[in-house]
Amino acid sequence: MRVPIIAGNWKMNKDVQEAVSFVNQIKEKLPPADELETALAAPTLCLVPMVKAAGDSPLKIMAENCYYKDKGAYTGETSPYALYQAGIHHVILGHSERRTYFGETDDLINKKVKAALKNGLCPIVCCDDTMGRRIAGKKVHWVVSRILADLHGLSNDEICHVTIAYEPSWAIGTGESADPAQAAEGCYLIRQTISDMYGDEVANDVRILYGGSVTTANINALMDKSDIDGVLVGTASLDAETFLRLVHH
Ligand code: G2H
Repeated sequence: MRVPIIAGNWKMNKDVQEAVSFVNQIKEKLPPADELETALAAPTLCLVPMVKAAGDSPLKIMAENCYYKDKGAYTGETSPYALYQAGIHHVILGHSERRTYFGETDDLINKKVKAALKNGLCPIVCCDDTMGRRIAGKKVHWVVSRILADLHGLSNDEICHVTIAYEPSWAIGTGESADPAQAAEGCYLIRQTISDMYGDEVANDVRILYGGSVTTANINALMDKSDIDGVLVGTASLDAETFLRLVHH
């Protein structure tokens, strides 16, 4: 049984004080983690104070990125080893903003996924899709090629610790969500690809999220789709009351 996930992605928003105050507002109002997982990805500076604030509540605190080396001369990077030691056990990798603004390639993301897993972190690997490709009728190849490249070389044991987020580029931060059928189709294609790579049993265990302009208005229709195991929410996760409404949709 795949436990659904509601995950916020704050991106480069909130300072430490705002982040801790947010956690304190929501931490006692969350469902048990075996019913529905709740997570927040936050800027690096906020992570350790958020872990402390979350205490033994079900809330998981996630990094938004990490590097693929554990330590060394890599100025400005964040070590997956150090994240794990600090109590951060989840990380988003390959978000389209990392690919677009910071030039991250599938090869780099694949290295990061492997390093995260080696250090005990569970990655949420983001897989984008573009309107142009959809219009050209190539959406299958686009999504499938991302999955094949980003997850290349992972063992069956490793893939079970990976969550995938399907995020159509036109829906990210635009207010224009994919409609639930489109979102479910993308998630279905990803599951089929995982099945081709690892077999049906593994594909049935891997959780696949939808991300892109999720709001309190569209979350029910998205979560009703059997191939959508949860959502990765940017803008609508920034307000504590709204985040709680998403959790208790
Ligand atoms: C997509 C999403 C979070 P938003 O980036 O991953 O952001 O909900 O603002 O579209």
